[in-house]
Amino acid sequence: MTAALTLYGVKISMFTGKARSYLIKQGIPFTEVAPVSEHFNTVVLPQIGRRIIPVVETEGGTLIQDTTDIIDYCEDKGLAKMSAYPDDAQRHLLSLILELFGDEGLLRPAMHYRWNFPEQTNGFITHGFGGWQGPDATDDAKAQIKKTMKKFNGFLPALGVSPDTIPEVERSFGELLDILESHFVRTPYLFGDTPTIGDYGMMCSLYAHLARDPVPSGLMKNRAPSLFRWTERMNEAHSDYSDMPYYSPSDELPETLSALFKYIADYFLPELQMNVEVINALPGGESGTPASINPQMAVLGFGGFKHGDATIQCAVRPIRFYMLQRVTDYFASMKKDDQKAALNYLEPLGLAPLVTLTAKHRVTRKDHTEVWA
Ligand SMILES: N[C@@H](CCC(=O)N[C@@H](CS)C(=O)NCC(=O)O)C(=O)O
Repeated sequence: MTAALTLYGVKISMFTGKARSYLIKQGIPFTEVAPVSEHFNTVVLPQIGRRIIPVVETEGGTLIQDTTDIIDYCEDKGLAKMSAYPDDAQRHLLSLILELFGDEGLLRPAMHYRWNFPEQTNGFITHGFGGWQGPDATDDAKAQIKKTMKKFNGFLPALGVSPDTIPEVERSFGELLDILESHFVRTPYLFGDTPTIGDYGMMCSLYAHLARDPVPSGLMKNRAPSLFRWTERMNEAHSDYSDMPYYSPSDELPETLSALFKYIADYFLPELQMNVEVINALPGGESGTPASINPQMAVLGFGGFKHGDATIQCAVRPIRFYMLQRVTDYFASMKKDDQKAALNYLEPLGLAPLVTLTAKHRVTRKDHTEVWA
């Protein structure tokens, strides 16, 4: 039987981990194919317009890039066994915040631990970037591996990972491990017994990079073993929490989530606020044209913000606004009472400003890329 969907991606890719986990959990048949085939290079790549994964191809040849669009496509087509979007408005909003944080808020530790420990990681990373093609790979393939590794390694300065910021990046990542351990030792998924869009988002950095790369994987397994188990659980079709016999599903919001939202308020909100200041200072652009001042890097500008004891200078990426708008649009669509309940929960954690953090210009997606709305 041929699978209905083809997922172009690789194990080492941050965002493939989000889409793969969703397809597995939903029981949606798919075949994962490495993005090196003749079909990928001659049919998929020219339509997507840039070398980016994951991409999903339907049997009819429709191509979808961006994990959120992939998930929403499956949800719209009724393919989901259990929707990634909770029915309850408050949980729905909170899960969108966790998707935003998982997609965009952990790039710094993910990229630091991947690229700044070459002696411990080079073999694994090179294998993941295409070394799996073996010694008989073509010279072109070998050159492509080098080129791709160089490109991703080169993102570190734009992300604000530098000798000045690394101590804070490592310290705050350790803090996150403790928060997530405290949660996952009690609760199998972020909101209880079923994964949500928040879990899928958090699989981005926390799986391919931070649970698999040699250095952070060791840290996570030792300091946050229940978090590591969640990354395994998220790749199983069944619920996979028989090792938590003490857990019983509940309608209550897990108490341990509040520390996670406070963490997001402390470390991610200041960066998002800086991002909005940077986009607000731009004139915007004609609707449908690329939302970028540097199409090579898909960047809208640069800015700085406080992260613990460090000041981080980094690039502002257009995709960030697409993801942030999902949160603020959903909040704006909520009933007044639900909005009030959400604010009552987020206010003491310092995260209430996030749900109304709207920029002067909107970003949308067209032809697989971010454009001005
Ligand atoms: N927001 C996108 C991000 C995808 C992404 O950044 N993919 C990485 C690999 S994990 C990539 O191919 N990046 C290439 C690039 O940004 O040039 C999604 O959700 O699919």
